[in-house]
Amino acid sequence: MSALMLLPTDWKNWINDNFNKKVPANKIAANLYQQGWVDAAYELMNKHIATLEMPYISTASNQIQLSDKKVSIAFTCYKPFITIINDFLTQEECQAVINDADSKLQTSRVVNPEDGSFIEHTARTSTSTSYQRGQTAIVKKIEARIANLLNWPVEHGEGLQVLRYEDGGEYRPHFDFFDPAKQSSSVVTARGGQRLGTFLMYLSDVEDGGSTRFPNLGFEVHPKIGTALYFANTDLMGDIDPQTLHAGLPVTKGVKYLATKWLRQYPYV
Ligand SMILES: O=C(O)CCC(=O)C(=O)O
Repeated sequence: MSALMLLPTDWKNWINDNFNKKVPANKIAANLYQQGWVDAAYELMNKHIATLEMPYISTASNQIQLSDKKVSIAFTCYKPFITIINDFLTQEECQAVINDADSKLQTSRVVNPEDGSFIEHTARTSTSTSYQRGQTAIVKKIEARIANLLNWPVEHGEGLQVLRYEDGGEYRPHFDFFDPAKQSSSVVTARGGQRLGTFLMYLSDVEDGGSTRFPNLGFEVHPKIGTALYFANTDLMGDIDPQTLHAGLPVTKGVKYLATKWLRQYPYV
């Protein structure tokens, strides 16, 4: 039985009133969630994906038929919204990304909270390279698949970043959102608004270490070639969510390759 159908009549009327007032579905869902109607909140998100103000992966079914591939959901957390997608990329696609990126890698950088510039930092000890959107055929194909899965336009995404972590390489606990309280926020959000979500794709298996850990939530995702991990950096109201603190744990055996896509609120130009 549908959780929305089981709601008391006054709640059903309240939902209809809000849709008539053109309130985005994620904000209606946030109110339902806060009032304890959790299942109804996510049923509403799944049903009204086209009116969400945030990227979102439908959890209505265990499998999702994308335009070029069928994928399956391995895990979902609703608060914050986190999903793990099996076999998002094929092994050949992972290898094609690595082959192109490998010769371009340079020391990774982070956003300087003082002024929004990019700086090298001991907290991030990987090498990486960034692509323009659609820069290569494989990048374009992956970006289209991400847009399809997340129901979010390609134009609202930063360019793909490919990372390589060697022995001891890590990314210490950090947030991906831009904190409005920080000085740099206005600089970094001027281009594309908030980083609403993070989409990570593991391009290699890693023998030991290299998990993506969420210290505030008490779990970690172990790297597996082709698997993708998505998390929303904001809650359903669009407010930054400190629960999304995450880290790339040190690699202790093997090499970890990862591709990162950050999803923005507005077109990223
Ligand atoms: O390496 C990882 O698993 C995490 C990467 C990460 O946190 C990021 O790119 O923001």
